[in-house]
Amino acid sequence: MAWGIIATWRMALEGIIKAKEILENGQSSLDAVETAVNMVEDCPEYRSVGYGGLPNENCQVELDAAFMDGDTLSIGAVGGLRDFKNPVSIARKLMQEKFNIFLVGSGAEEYAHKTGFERINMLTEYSKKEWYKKRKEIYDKNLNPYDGHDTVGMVGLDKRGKIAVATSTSGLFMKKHGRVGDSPLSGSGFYADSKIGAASATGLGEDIMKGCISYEIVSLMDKGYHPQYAAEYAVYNLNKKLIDRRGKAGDISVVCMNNKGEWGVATNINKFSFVVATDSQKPTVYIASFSNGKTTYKEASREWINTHTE
Ligand code: SD4
Repeated sequence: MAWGIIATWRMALEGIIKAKEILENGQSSLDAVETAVNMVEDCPEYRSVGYGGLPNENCQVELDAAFMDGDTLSIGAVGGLRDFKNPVSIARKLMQEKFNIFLVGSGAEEYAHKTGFERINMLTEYSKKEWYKKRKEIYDKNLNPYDGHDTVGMVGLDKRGKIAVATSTSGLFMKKHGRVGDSPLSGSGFYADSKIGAASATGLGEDIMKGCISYEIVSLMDKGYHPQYAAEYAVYNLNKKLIDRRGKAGDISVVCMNNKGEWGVATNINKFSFVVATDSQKPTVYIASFSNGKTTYKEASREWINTHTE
């Protein structure tokens, strides 16, 4: 059977290389996706996910993550979690629960502690310095504090046809304490159904959640649309709706894959990188961009991959 994996942003590359081996070996997409997202979370150079993530306005790293099993439709999610190493694994653990599947703040931390997850300080010296720098810039230049921040969102399909999706992020840099974005929200940051496919989003959570875009993409794939069509239709429809009704739309980028391993991508920004591997395609980084109402993409050069983390 076909297998495949697709994820938002270049930072997923090393994880996808590892996940490819897991999927090739015939193991579960849940394990492939968790392993790959853990690798992004553990890398301090990827500054918008996990360890070394960028802090909120109080200089605290608050993390959001989610996991969904497309066979059972089980979901687990955490929001505003502090000082635990792998939020996506805590989300996966919560998937086993019948009740209380989405925990936030101190409740999520209590659960993580009781179920044996490792507690570490997720704030690095580098992120602290960035926080001071940003605070000064916001003050001196009256800048928008919420620009440029990335979530890893990953969809995996294994040889047995199980689809898993996961997200992990530190959310918007300088966000309010307690702010939760789209990434742990079912239907917005992610959605998976093994009988159809799955999708995940990155960008401005406040706008992504206005369109429940991941669920929308899976619904379009269910109607028979190719993932590429579904992704573009959903992103540009929401983009237009937001502009018509509110005057502007925030960044919205998505990746998706159907149960045949066919994939799609769409963005309303100029540079959105993503990574794909399938049974017929080695792990490849692409850069997508938006022009004339369409998404186009090209393979990233080795040099670009070596000099970019986002
Ligand atoms: C959020 N969607 O918390 C996330 C951030 C992100 O690219 O993905 N930015 O709103």
